[in-house]
Amino acid sequence: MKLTELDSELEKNQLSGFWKTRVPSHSSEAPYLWKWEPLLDGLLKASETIGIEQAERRAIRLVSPHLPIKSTSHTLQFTFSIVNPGEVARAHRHNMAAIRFVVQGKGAYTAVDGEKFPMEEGDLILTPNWTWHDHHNESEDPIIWLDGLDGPLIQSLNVLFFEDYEKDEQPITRQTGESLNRLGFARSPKENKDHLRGVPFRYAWKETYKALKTMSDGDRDPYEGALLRYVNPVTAGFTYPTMSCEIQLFKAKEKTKSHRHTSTALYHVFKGRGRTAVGEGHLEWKQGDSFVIPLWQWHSHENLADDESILFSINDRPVMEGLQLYREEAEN
Ligand code: GTQ
Ligand code: FE2
Repeated sequence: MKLTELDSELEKNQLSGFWKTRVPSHSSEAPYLWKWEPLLDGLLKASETIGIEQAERRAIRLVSPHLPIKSTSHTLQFTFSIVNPGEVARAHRHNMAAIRFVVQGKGAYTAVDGEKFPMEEGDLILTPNWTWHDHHNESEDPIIWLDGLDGPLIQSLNVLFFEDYEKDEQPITRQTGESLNRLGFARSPKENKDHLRGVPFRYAWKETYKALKTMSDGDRDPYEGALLRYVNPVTAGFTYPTMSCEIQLFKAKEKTKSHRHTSTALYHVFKGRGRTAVGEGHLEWKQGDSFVIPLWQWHSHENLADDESILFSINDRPVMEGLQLYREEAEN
């Protein structure tokens, strides 16, 4: 029998010889950078064109030209939301875990499972898997924040659940700041397994920035500069089982060494300007820009500003570590 005959016979029966298979490599995703100006322009135009009741979320997502799906990476997604004064983005919940990192504006809050979390520039607010959340802008100006989501990962697992709340707003049942009081250094020793999914929480920029500035040269990483992880306050582990949030500061003219790893990261430039070498090329970034570093690509960062530069990022390292798939290689 000829091999081609065997192949077509098998094909008729929904079977396929493994000798035909080539295992696809991980290298199809490529780096990409989204500039701030067209994104901001789109957000401002959307804020005039689309009503919040029409959109549910007035958000624009960053779409990589190197993916078969409309997403920023194959596991994680960045979208940017704009909420006008007086608007309410109605309550819902989903088993995608999400984060908000406030880019510009103030005087808004996100309600998460009965607690209001104030939103100011640089704050990080968590809405873990299956927590009710609605957004409110009580200020005089529009507010813009970055949404980070593990949606692409959840969708690739075919396990997405989504539920609308019965009203636009959920009831407020907790004091503002209660989550921090409950999960501070004096806390109940009782275990709550739900906390493993992550907890509703606000990491105030004021405190984060202080922590960054407190880092000494001995705390700096040759590949990352001064890097902080936003840990789950209960486990002290990753922010979520699916997503780690991080912030890093580079001193004026700082240049890192190169490394590569099997986690994928999305970056947002909170302050400054610089250059990140990825694979064969490089990405030039400045405040407001966002970019993706796909997995297993050599990369290093360089701060081109005369002052500090600050990058906020999310990555899927918890998934890779959890599945025993995390690897890392460093330039020697
Ligand atoms: O704010 O709840 O950009 O559920 C995408 C999905 C924002 C949100 C997004 C969401 C949200
Ligand atoms: Fe949501």
